[in-house]
Amino acid sequence: PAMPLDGFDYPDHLNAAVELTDRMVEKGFGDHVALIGNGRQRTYKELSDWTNRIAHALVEDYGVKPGERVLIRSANNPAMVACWLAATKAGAVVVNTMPMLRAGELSKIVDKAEIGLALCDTRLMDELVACAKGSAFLKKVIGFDGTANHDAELDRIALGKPVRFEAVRTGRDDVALLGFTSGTTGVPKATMHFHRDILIIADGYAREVLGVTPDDVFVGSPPLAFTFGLGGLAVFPLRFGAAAALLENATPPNLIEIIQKYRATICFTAPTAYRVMLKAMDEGADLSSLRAAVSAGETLPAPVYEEWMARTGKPMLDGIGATEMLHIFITSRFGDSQPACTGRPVAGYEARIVGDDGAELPRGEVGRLAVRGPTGCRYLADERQANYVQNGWNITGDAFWQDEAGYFHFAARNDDMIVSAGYNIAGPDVEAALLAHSDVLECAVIGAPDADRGQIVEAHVVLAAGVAPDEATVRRLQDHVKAVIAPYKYPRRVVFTDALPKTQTGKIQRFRLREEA
Ligand code: 3SK
Repeated sequence: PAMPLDGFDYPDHLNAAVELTDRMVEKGFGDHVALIGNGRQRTYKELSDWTNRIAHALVEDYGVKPGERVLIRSANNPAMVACWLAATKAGAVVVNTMPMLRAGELSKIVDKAEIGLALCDTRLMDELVACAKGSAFLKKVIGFDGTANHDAELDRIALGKPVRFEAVRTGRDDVALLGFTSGTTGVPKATMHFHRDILIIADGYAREVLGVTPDDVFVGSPPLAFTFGLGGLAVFPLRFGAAAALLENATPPNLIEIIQKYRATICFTAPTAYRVMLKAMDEGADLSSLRAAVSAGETLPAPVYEEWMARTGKPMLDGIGATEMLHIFITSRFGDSQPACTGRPVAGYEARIVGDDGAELPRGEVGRLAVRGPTGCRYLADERQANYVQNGWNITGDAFWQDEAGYFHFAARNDDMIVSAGYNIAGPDVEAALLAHSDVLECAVIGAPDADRGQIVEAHVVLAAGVAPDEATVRRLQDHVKAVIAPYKYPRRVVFTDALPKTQTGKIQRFRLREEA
């Protein structure tokens, strides 16, 4: 069932894609730049025409029906946004997928969502075609040109279509999007989101917290297939007549280049990228155009926040979201942010800390973070709904505590708590300490089994360039941790690695390190 709209008001019939394109043209934004990518800029009018043409092709040539699930496979580029909006206009339920997924991973999504039709960047066809070969559901894979030169099947057909399209008259509570989440455990779940949810994340978080204006230029690294990216790099700019600069390969150096080139104002990425961007300031990177650096997807270590604020003088806003809730639901705000504090709920959302029995805990006590709000949480045919959603509250996998003033503070992922010789050690505390050392580029801390202590703290560390992975470095890092946090928390084992295991969305998969341990 749909949660109440809690202050958000939309007509009964609503098509989110129309609101983000045709309606923006009606409002006078036709000549404003909407999307930048692959060396081109497209205005709102061009985006509206483009999406309407594709929508015609989907309905008339491929027989897409309202409610039909359509998979999209692409890196972040304007053509992917156009396909998403076009399929949404045609009334389809879209499943955006990461470009790096292999046939086996795609099959799990196709089977779960019973997807018959897919739109795929022609550069990424192989794995999807392999998935289709053995699939009981996927019957048609249509290529589009992600570089937007219009020389793929979908582009050619769409070019011959009219620029006006009567979008399907979807209800505001009709499902528009399935967000897949593998979380950190590897078992995918699909969460259902309505047309109005897509607008709520803009009218809530983006309006209330970021105060987006048509002058903003968004940039960032999260894939559009991750709702963090879809919101930050498509929905938020398009809802307010702003522009998004999309990067297929959003490494920190590429992000910096695009920030400088387009004088980007709002960046969405994870703490690790901000750390690298800070290092690049030593070589003269100019980040002065940014008015907000949004950090989410991973815990924001206090040293990264502090260094960013000190060196750039620009606000860094921490946030926590979930695919289940579509986007960020707790955030810090301009002029109201502090290190190691995620902030307060976004308008329309409530959050509280609960114990194992689901009852609210007193302020200051660490427990599970529970959230409720208009955009979640509805799993598609998944028995886990009963565990994750209790009395309308979405029980997240994170341990938080709430201070007397109502601010929420991250403690650990529930499975990140290490119990060593009777001490409870939050892995993220040790990670934050290690990250404050200039030898460390990235790290993940887990509890490894130990005969004497039950568990010991084991740190997996990616060293900064030029640092030797030797015993002297191990001791230096251990001494450093002992010096900055309670000495019993120091990592008794340090493992040097070239890269940490991560999900497609960049979340560190500590469960994989735990399995190895
Ligand atoms: O915090 C996250 O992981 C997240 C997930 C989905 C959407 C937005 C965010 C920040």
